[in-house]
Amino acid sequence: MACLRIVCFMFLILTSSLSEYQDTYKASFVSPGFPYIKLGPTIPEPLKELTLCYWVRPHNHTSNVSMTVLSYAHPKRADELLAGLVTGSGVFFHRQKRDKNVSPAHSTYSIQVGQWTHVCITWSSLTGTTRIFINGKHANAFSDIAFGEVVETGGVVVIGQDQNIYGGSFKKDSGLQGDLSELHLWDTMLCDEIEKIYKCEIPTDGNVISWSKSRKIFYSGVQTSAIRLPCGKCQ
Ligand SMILES: [Ca+2]
Repeated sequence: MACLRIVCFMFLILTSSLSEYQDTYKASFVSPGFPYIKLGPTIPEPLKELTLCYWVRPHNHTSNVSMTVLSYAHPKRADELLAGLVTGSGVFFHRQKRDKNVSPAHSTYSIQVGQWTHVCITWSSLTGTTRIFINGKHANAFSDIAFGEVVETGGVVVIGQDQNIYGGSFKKDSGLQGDLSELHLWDTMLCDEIEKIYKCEIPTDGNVISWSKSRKIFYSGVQTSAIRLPCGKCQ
C-alpha cells in the first residue's frame, strides 16, 4: 500500500508540473541589426495543409510595429509563407500565390508587449481556410487564402526576419523584436490538439519544423537561454 501511495504521489507531481509550465529555451531577437535564425533543412514535401504554432513575447512598446516570426521564401516567390504580428493590433499570416498576389489573413487579437502569448495558425489548400488560435482558443477564420495552391518545397525558412528575396534582403522595421519559443510546423491542420498544446497536455513536436530537433543557424546576435513557459496561462 505504501508503495502504491508513493506511485500515486509521483504521478500527481508529474501531472501537475506538466500542466503548469514547460522547461525549454527561448531565442531573443534584440540586436539593432538583423537578428535571425535560418533553418538547416527546407520544407521536404509540398504542403497542402499546415499548422504553425509558437510562443512569442514582443519587447517593442511602439504600436503598429510589424514583426516577422517566420518567413519561407521560394526562388519563385519571396513570400511563399509569411507569419508574424503587429504590436497593438494582431497576428498575420500571408500566402503568396502563383500569380504573385498575396492572400492575407489578419486577426484582430492584440498581442500584449512583455507578455508570453501562444499563437497557432492553420491553413488548408483544399478549402482555402485559415484559422488563427490565440492562447488555445479559436480567434478568427478566413476563407479564400491561397485556395488550391500548395506550399512548394525547395525554399528557405528564416525565423525573425522577412525575406524579400530568396534567402535575404531583410528590411528595417519588419524583424521580430522580442522572445520566441516552441515554434513548430506540422503538415496537417490541427484543431482540438491546439488547446492541449497551449496547456502542455500533449507533447509538442512539429513534424516539419521542430523547435528542439530542427537544425538551426543563429545570426546577428540571437541569444538563447532557458525559459519556463507558462502552460495554459499568458504572462
Ligand atoms: Ca517579404
